Amino acid sequence: MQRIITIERFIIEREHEVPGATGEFSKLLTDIALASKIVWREVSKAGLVDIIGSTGKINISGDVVQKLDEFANEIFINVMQKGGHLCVMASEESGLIEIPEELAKGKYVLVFDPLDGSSNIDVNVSIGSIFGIFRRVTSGGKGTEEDILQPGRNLVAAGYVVYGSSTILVYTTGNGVHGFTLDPSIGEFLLSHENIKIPKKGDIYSVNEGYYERWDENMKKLINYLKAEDKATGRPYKLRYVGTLVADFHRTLLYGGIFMYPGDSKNPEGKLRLIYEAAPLAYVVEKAGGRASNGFQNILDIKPTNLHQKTPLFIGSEEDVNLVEKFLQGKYED
Ligand code: P6P
Repeated sequence: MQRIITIERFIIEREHEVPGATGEFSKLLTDIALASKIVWREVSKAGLVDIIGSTGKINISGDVVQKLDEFANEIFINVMQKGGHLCVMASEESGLIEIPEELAKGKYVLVFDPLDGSSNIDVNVSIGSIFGIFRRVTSGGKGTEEDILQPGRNLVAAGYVVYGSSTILVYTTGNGVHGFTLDPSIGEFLLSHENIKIPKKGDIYSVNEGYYERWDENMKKLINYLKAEDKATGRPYKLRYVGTLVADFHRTLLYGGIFMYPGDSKNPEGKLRLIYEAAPLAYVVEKAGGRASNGFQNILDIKPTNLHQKTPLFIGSEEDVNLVEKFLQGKYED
């Protein structure tokens, strides 16, 4: 029987592994677990109370803001700003979030997408939260946009929560990727997936083929290659697409393969956000032995120039991401 250990206990036991980490870092991670539990509580009863449906407001991404989106955003802000560990935050819903004057500031920076996949809320399909933690680069007082616009390579921790058939929190502080499944009967995240490693190659591809006609020729060649019959190279790949990044990524992390959200003729930079979505998941996948690219550059090496910038995202098994890059760069030879 696997050892029963809560995420809080696990974080404390592993605290020494993060260079220069103090109890402050552990408390920050514990606060994220708390915020996730509160969001889970609302998500798990969303069908029962009047928080289904949208607020009618439009967020920076042009998505209609669902009530749960706003709730999740407010919960993360409320829980995280009081801990005294942060100098600044930024979320997909709010952009840059200052820590109130009267509250203590810390040396960390939190970036997060409070509720990814909100278009799936009303139809009971898995949704999720994504987070990343940096050390501040400015000194003293309030953090600034400079603290947010850091390349993913600078992350000191990242992770996500999938609110689905079960709710799982996956995170890494650079030493292995670990998953914790929520036991609702005791309200605890219990270790369920220790030291996750993504297969070096998979047989699943995940992309919205509805946009096929908008893709460039190299992208079309890649998809046609993955669908072709060739036993020797494990093709055709299976197609799986939930439409919630966190759910599609979690399956990719555990089973291997590739998730893709390419740029196209209508949206050259794709739809996904670099800071709140791509970079934290790129940090997780790399610590699990996988890769993440925009087709030409490692996601973690991209220095953001604005908070809400988008990026094409190809993320998953190392060999699959390498193959994608060959196709997209016109270097693949039969
Ligand atoms: P499309 C959900 O709205 C989201 O932001 C991601 O979670 C998901 O991967 C993507 O959009 C789906 O976008 O264009 O395929 O509907």
